[in-house]
Amino acid sequence: MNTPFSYDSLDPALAHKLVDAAGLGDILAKVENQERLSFDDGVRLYEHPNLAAVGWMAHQVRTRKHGKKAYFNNNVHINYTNVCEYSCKFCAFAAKEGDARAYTMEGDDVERKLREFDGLKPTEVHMVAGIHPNRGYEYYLDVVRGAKRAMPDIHVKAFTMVEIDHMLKISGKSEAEVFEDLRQAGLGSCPGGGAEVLVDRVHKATFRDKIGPQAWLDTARKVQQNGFKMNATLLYGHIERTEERVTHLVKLRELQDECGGFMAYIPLAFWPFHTGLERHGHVTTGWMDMRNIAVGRLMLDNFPNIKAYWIMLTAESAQTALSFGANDIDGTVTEEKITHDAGTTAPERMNIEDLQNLIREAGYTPVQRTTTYEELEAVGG
Ligand code: V47
Repeated sequence: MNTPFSYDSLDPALAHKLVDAAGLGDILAKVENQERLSFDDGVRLYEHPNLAAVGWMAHQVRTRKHGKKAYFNNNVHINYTNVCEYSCKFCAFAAKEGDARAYTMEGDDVERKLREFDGLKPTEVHMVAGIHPNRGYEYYLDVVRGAKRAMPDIHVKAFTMVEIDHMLKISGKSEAEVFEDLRQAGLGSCPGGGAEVLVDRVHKATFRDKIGPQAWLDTARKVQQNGFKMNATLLYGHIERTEERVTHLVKLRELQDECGGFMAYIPLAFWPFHTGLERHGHVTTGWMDMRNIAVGRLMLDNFPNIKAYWIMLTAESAQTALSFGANDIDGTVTEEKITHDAGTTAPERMNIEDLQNLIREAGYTPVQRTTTYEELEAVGG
């Protein structure tokens, strides 16, 4: 195989000149001294025309933290119901009860579904769904228990802050009791969805029924204070503005300083088809995808992992993102509905060999990980 082009082969003195010439020398000095970047730095990094300079700086941080390693995992997704009482404009997945495309899986259905994946030997099941208006608190515990009945050793990464907030409200129990119930049922950690863009303007315009920025952050704090790790996402490429993306990153960084429970930051590329933003949205560009990965890496100095989620970025962009600050490309996935309903061109599954090849071709060392980033010998298919 040819040695791929890599920033590593760029003479550092030349790279410094390039960054200086781009007028970003002050930010590079902070990056090299491991000083925190400011809000204004974030805005400049988002808006600077020289993406290569921004990407090179992000790559320095990625290399300092992870060397040549690029993580992936062997996982499956189960979107256990698409019935949702909310109507977020960016969502093509949600349905109302009675719609032809509405479906709801009970705990036993989750168990049956997961048993179908037995031969794949996944280490993680990722479960997120709509907020069903006619399912109570026990329903959420049942879907987790169903997964654990099928695969007792699997790590259940489930429920966005929207689902957790809903459970806390409807349970009639204390916060501590709810988290203890979830732990007993088998919950391992929480995914990073539902944050969208943590600013009021975007909340009001695109997901006003659902919890807003402050409630998402408060719920994330509760999750982490009750001993669960979680991820954080940003949904970009719709109506959000540069300053709003930077505000989002600063809020995540502050919460990480306070609680330290975020494992990965995952910028999610918006897919507009069949959504309420179809007329306004467009498919994100490679330029935008790389920018969001790189700025995330540079601003979130206290996040260990930056994930390029290939289902939303596409395999092509996720692979390239490994040289723009990302050190993780998520996993095999297998049956994903949220992005596919909104028109992603990515397949629904990649097998382990394909993930490894994608990483190797870009010049990195593929390392299989658990959900919580322990390294594994590659297993499964
Ligand atoms: O919260 C909804 C987003 C999220 C669209 O933590 C859309 O490891 C693009 O959070 N186009 C759910 N995105 C997915 C999610 C996730 C995915 C992979 C890994 C992890 C993790 C978390 O999907 C939602 C919302 O922000 N979303 N509609 C759309 N049309």
